[in-house]
Amino acid sequence: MRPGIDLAGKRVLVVGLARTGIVTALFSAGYGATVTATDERPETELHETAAKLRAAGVTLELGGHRAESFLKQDLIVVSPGVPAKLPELELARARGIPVWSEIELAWRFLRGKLIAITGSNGKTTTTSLVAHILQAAGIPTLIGGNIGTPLLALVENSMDTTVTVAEISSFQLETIEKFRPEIGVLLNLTPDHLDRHATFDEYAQAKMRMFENQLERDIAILNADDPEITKRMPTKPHIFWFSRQKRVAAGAFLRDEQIFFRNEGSEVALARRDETSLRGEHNVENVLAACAAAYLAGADPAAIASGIKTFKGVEHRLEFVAEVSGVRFYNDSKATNVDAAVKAIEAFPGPLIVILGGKDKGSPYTPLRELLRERARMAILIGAAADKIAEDLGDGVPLESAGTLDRAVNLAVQNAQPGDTVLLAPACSSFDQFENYEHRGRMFKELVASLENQNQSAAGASTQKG
Ligand code: UMA
Repeated sequence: MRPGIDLAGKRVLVVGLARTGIVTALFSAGYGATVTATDERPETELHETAAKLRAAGVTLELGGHRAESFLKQDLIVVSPGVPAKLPELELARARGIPVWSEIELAWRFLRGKLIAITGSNGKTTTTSLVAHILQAAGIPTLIGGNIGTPLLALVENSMDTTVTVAEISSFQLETIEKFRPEIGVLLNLTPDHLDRHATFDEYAQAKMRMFENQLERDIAILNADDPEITKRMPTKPHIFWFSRQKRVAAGAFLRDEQIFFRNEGSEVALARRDETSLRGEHNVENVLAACAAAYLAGADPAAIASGIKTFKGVEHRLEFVAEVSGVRFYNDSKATNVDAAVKAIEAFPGPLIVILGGKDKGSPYTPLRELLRERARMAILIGAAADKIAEDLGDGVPLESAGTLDRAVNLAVQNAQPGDTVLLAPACSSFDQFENYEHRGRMFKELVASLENQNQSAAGASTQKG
């Protein structure tokens, strides 16, 4: 049984009013709480949201946070983008006021089982694939979390038979209390978000919090090939592994291009590696993890095989956009850190033109240097991190500074030759020039689509002339 919480009559403060905060404020008001919601953005930027929340009886404090309000609450719920160390939150904690992330609140209300998936990279693909397989297996499935839909928005549709598949970020895990997934998956641990977490270890510890409340009957699915994970192994839950390098004692692994699941000495074949349309070695790990999670959540082998075959990938992750004049364009806008960009580049033999840059997240770009030297014709830099990237890449690969994405796409077209791949894999977050990585990815696709149109009209004009 989950601990639950009776919100009726409680004073709840919601901090941050974007996707998470709006749902949280409306949910809490709906359950009878007296809700105050605060955002550092002013009313002029929050028109529609403000009207909707006021209509639901929520009191608003916009254009900044008021410390005194934080101290008057029974509960504070923070959005993932709000730093957990915000001074007003520290003050509230010091007074013993609980500060929860939205996933803590949602978990107390969600019915059924929870599969929570975290890691530095591959979370969205794996979360989507697990949900896709469970649906193929006829299991009532909901999907949400960091992938875009706050978990609280799923509560209403959850039943005792539902499996909720949730992508979970380190930001969300920083402020949990009793959050306890029945199945927790940790895909990999590489440096990310070092602009918010002080050190890699602090970031890794936030990720490991996913397992801290698990009991012996719960399951942790871990990457056996990642030394940062094996050295931090949780002690309580039942552990299953996944590995693309070796057979594991319990869990999913590859043998002769076939994915097997092994438990208590017996093995079952689940799918063939070449049946997935996902590119890149890193995606083999995502598929293995997804197979293990889906199998342990009750999907039968046939449904797993068919789910793997029919899964077409996720928008903004190594997404094929178009081929224009023999040049293929791929959108990996979700490559918001250096490791993700490395994996994206590794998925293509070359020759590549790679568009990099955005808002720096505090990790060095040097891991890209050799790989770009080997595979890239050039790298084109955009955004605020351009100078730091240029410094870290040195003279390993020809560099051009474009500033903006539209200029980068134009430069790519001028320099590409038939057979080349143009890859948007920024290695940075998008917030210097875009609303989010989805916005950046959509803009890239629009720019490529307009190239396609120009090409077609040029072809049409020359046919007419002919
Ligand atoms: N704000 C304050 N005070 C502050 C800081 C921010 O009031 O000190 C306000 C901002 O003005 C803004 C709001 O808080 O109005 C932003 O909150 P948010 O960034 O949490 O935005 P949401 O739309 O609620 O999105 C969040 C996740 N965002 C982040 O983690 C940064 C989304 O993940 C997630 O999809 C969504 O909740 C639903 O669960 C995005 C993300 O970039 C995709 N995640 C990171 C990643 O994947 O690398 C972790």
